[in-house]
Amino acid sequence: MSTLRLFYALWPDTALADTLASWAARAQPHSKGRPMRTETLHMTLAFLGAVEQDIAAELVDATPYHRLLPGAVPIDRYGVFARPRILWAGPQHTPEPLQASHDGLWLWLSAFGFTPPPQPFRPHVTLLRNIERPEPPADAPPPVTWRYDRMVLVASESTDGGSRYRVLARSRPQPG
Ligand code: 2AM
Repeated sequence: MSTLRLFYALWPDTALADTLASWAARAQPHSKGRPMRTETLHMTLAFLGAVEQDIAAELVDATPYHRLLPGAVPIDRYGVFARPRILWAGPQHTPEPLQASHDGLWLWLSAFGFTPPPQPFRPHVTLLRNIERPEPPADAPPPVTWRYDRMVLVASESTDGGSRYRVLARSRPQPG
C-alpha cells in the first residue's frame, strides 16, 4: 500500500510568516544557505514519517476533533542544528502549555499506533537549510509572539522542485 509522509504543525498567519521570512533574510548573509519559501514556514509538533493510506484517512477524519488549548509561543532567538545544517527561529524556553499540547498530541496519536520520538521536543521554525556556519547570528530581530489555537495535518510531497506541503486537515479551535 502506498504511504504519505505526514506531520502535525502550527501554521503561521501571513503576517507572522512574513515576519519569520524577514528573520530568515536577516540571518542569510551570516549563515548563507537556502531560505525556506515563506508559505512553507511552520513549527512542527509531531513528525509521523511514512503513514499508510488507511491510517492517514483516519487521521484526516479525527484531526478536527483533537482540539489544542490556545496558547502563545515567543519567537525570540536564532538557533542552529549543526548536523542537518539548519538555522531556525524559536523560543529560548519551551512554554509549558506548548509542551503539554505536544505531549497530549502524541498521547492521542498512540491510539493510532504512533510512538513519540526519543529526543525531547525542540520547538523551532526552520528558516535556512544548508547553512555554512555552525553558529547562529549574534543578534536576533525583536521578539514576536506566536498565538495559536489550532494545528494542521500536512503531507510532504516530493516534486521536481523539492518538497511541497499539502494541508490535509485542521483541528478546530476550542469553542469560545
Ligand atoms: P526540520 O524543519 O527541522 O527539518 C517536515 O519534514 C517537518 O517535519 C519539518 O518541520 C521537519 O523539521 C520535521 N521533522 C521532524 N523530524 C523529522 C525527521 N526525522 N525527518 C524529517 N523531518 C522531520
